[in-house]
Amino acid sequence: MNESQGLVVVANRLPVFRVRGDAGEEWQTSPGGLVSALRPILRGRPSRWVGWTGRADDKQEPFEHDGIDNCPVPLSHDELRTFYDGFCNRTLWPLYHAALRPPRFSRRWWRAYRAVNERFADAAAATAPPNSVVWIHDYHLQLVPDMVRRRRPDLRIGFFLHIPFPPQELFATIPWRKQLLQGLLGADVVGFQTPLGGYNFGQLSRRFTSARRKKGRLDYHNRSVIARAFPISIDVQLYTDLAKRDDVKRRAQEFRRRTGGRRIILGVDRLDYTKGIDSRLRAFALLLESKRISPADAVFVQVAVPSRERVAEYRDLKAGIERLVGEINGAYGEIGRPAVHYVRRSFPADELVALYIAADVLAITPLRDGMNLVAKEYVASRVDDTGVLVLSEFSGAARELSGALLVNPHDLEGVSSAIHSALEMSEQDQRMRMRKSRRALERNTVFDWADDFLAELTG
Ligand code: ADQ
Repeated sequence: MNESQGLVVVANRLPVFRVRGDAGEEWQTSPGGLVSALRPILRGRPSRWVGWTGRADDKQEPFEHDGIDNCPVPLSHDELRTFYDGFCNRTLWPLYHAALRPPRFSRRWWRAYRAVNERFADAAAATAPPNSVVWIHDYHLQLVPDMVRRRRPDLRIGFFLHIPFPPQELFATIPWRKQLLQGLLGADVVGFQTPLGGYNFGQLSRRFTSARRKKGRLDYHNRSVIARAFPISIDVQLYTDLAKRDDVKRRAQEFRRRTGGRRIILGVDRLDYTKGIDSRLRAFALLLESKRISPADAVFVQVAVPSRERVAEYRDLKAGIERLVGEINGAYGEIGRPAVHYVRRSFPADELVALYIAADVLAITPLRDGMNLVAKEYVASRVDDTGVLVLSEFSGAARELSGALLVNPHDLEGVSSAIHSALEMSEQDQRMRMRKSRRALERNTVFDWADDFLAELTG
């Protein structure tokens, strides 16, 4: 991509959020890899970010922040219920995650999804410089590629799906399957976290649209569409630098002291039913019950950020996990020495890294996960090559982090045994495994991911 070519990023959220400062409300850059990966690319050229501000019925005008031009797209209170909570998070999210909860099909939600996608497409088409590149993100905006193409055939259009693309039988149940596929086929490049996502998309496109396979690409309306994997990653250097900071190391020591010098098994997630938080807690309880480990020797620390609290399934999940933590502590805790420490809030990056350094084992057990960046952050933070990652085979990260102990999160005995093996593992084996994962991670940082995608789109 050359420096003069414009780039427009289109995502559900803008890369900023409002905070209350001394002079009233101000914008702050959102944490997270996507923003840090794209900022250097956006800065050097005419560029924009199209997205929602995070507040319903917001009348915010376009504004510049930290070198990025933001173009807000408004969402009403009603659209938050129907488009966001409804079609995005009660239809697409569960269905794309192997129907872990029954997806609900509502024509009203679908109409809202289409209307909101039109609005994003209008905003992108109105702001994109001639012949520029438009990069659309995630399941909220799958109709936008085709809608933008109809408005602006001069643009190069890319789409990246951050969550898994579902198995064919499941996708085929969606009443609007054809429209979703046609929406995505409006892109020149459709990116997925794993090759299986790209394969499923290709098969479904051939079954439900006029797309045909040609020389490893999809031929659709006399255009060529590339559908393949671009596994997302993290800013590896950022985590290794944090892990080497003295204050972060001191904080890690403090976490160890506060947990009584016991071995620490850590979980860090958004509070979501896809993440398998309950499976790993049950697996830990099984270890205590079978006396393979003693609560005097090991402690489970679970940090969970609240998420989508307006949706009933998420409120039920939160209540279920809190009950489970209570049960385990009731059975195995002592006064002043709980078996599980449960913290329900967001941690700043340096605190998270201190936890990663303090943890002997990180247990990441999603039932389905596009990638899972927490697993990668742990590996990047283990600069001395010790520590063990127990990782679900149903996460995208399992394909790359080859030194992890892979588990089937539905198999409680298997997860228990893996956590036990992780706690027992010799330092030599830990180092061998962690080095393997670190090498894989260093080969694919979030900057490589963005370069790879944009090179495919513009090359
Ligand atoms: P998420 O489902 O949100 O993302 P994940 O990849 O794990 O999941 O990213 C979570 C991010 O939030 C990480 O950077 C992590 O550090 C942070 N985080 C989690 N718990 C936190 C806490 N308590 N405090 C502070 N920060 C916390 C979706 C897909 C994933 C895919 C990403 C990126 O579901 O599969 O990896 O997009 O494509």
